[in-house]
Amino acid sequence: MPRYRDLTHTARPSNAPRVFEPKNPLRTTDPAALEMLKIAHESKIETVFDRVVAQQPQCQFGYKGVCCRICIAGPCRVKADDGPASKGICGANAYTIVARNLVRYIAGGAASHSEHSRHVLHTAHAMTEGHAPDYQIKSPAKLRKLAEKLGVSTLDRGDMEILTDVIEIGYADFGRYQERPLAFLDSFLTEGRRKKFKHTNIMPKAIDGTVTELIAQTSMGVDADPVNIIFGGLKASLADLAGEYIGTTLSDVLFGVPEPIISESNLGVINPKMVNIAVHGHNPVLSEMVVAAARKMTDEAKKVGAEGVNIVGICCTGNELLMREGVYLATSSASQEMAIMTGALDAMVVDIQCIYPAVQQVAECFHTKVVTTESIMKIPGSQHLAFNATTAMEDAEKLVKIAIEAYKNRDPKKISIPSERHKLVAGFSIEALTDIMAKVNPERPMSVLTDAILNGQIKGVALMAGCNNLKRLQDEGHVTVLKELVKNDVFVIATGCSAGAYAKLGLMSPLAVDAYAGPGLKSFLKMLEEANPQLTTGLPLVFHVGACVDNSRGMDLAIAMANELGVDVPRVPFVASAPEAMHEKAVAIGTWCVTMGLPTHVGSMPPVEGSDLIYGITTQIAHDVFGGNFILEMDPVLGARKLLDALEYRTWKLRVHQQAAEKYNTPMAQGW
Ligand code: SF4
Ligand code: WCC
Ligand code: FE
Repeated sequence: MPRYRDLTHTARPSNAPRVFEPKNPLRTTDPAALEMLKIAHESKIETVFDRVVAQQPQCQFGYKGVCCRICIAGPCRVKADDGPASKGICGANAYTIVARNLVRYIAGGAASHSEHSRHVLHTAHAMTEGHAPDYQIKSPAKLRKLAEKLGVSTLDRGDMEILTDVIEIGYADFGRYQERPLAFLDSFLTEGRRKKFKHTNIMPKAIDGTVTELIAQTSMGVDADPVNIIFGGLKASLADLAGEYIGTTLSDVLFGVPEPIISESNLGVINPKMVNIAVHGHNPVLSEMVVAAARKMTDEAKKVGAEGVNIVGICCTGNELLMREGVYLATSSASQEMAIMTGALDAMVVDIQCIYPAVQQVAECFHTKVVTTESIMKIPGSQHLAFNATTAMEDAEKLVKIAIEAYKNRDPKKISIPSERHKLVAGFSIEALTDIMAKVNPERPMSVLTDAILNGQIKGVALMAGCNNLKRLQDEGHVTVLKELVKNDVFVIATGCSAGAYAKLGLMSPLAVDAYAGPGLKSFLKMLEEANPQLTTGLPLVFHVGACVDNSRGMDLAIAMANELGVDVPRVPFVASAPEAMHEKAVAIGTWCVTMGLPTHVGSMPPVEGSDLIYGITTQIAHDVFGGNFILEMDPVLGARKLLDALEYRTWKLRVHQQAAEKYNTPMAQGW
């Protein structure tokens, strides 16, 4: 069986359009967003959907990655194949420029994820020092498990004492200078990955240092070697994974490990009779407090004539709260402006990342108050309320009060809430998934999943992740890839805006299983449900494992499967897909997926086509070195097909080697 069913061996994408209907401003398949968009057009309110059209056609130098703005002798563009115009002013080649641009995205992504986890770490630290009285350790079990992985003693020690040591390791992971591997990362890698990263010299020792080093490496007149630059990028992607892992694990310790939970999603969850507050961004440190404050403030809401306070989530703050508290998910990042346009959103409280500056302009057409809460995130015109761990509950109450005050200014004529809302089941931490499978096999829960793959009941596991990129219609890529995968019996987990798409559109419910799952997947899910009568939620078509930082949960699952199968990650029938990737964080995540050994589909072309060398490294050579590779394919059906091929190849190989090991009674071969 060929590794790629790509007879051209170029790994080039199909001819699917790069920008779907560039003049069409109705760039969404979400019925609720579409309804709002029509109102926006009638009222002449500009949104992201109009701005995408206004940007067309986009600059092809930038699109292909051959525009360099790293120094102010530039911008330099690679304009010819030969001669002086084929290089930048300093003589940088296309491959150097493309590589530098690409890895700087990874640096941006790693900086963002780790900024988030640093904040969680600071909050946990303030708590252990007695300066954050509103926080507590909600999951001592997770803390102890994490401590043991990190080599922190748990014997006869209190939770706070253990957490203090864990935090110290976390801080060291940000700023270590000694030649020691990043502890959080090292603690959960397979032996195979550990060796691989050592041999290729990409095991980071600290997050901050790795990001800084990469910026220095790609500064004017430093590294010109594209391969060396890419390796710097891979190292930073591993720092990103470490940052995500710190964020996920410590959030679980502070706010609880998610368990299956029922909720609802899409703009219909905005309640006209209540004070509505959207919490938007990424960080649960603030939003968890806002939820707690809102639950206490029903009486104050009643004083202004509302029935209570309704918190709805947007983007990954929404995912965090949905996973742990069952808070409604109003919408995902790309349609954030639409929530304001319902006319019934009294406040939008934002923290960091994926928040459009445009929300303030839309809010000005309504009564909605936009409140920023972090020192590095302000928007001209909106209110800023500095959120502080020491005064967390007090700050959260102030935020709820701002919304209650704003409620008085609602204009009933401007209220128009779409009816679209769907029931869903979320909350699938790897712990929760393991518990579910343990009901089938208590000794080896992961074997339930791996056996189902080896015996052909399911085809493998796919992690669906990433943003919306409005070069195509919102959610169309996510939905098409998902439907193809589940139809072909792939077990699917999802994070971020991909999970948001499925939640909003009713695909994250047990009902969707009957409608879309293939017979193998259906029987697998039914078998799990029957073994878990205590689980009243039922099991969904696609399993929500959390926010974008929780892609680390996806990797946790891949590693658990690798350990169960007795192989390294690149042998596991596990793939990833970001059909509509947009953010720098998505580039960082996709890169560590590849580095960890996963075939990784991306449905929006990253700027790598300006250099055949870089294109080849990301799509082919990466596979030879790390066992994972990018699959760049804009046609979602074909993208899914390529993922299915990758899964099939891995399962076939696994079976061959398992059978040989059984036949000759030897340990399974590892060198394939
Ligand atoms: Fe141009 Fe070189 Fe400066 Fe880039 S670093 S802008 S290629 S002179
Ligand atoms: Ni993660 Fe992408 Fe959504 Fe933002 S929230 S838009 S990075 S997937
Ligand atoms: Fe996110």
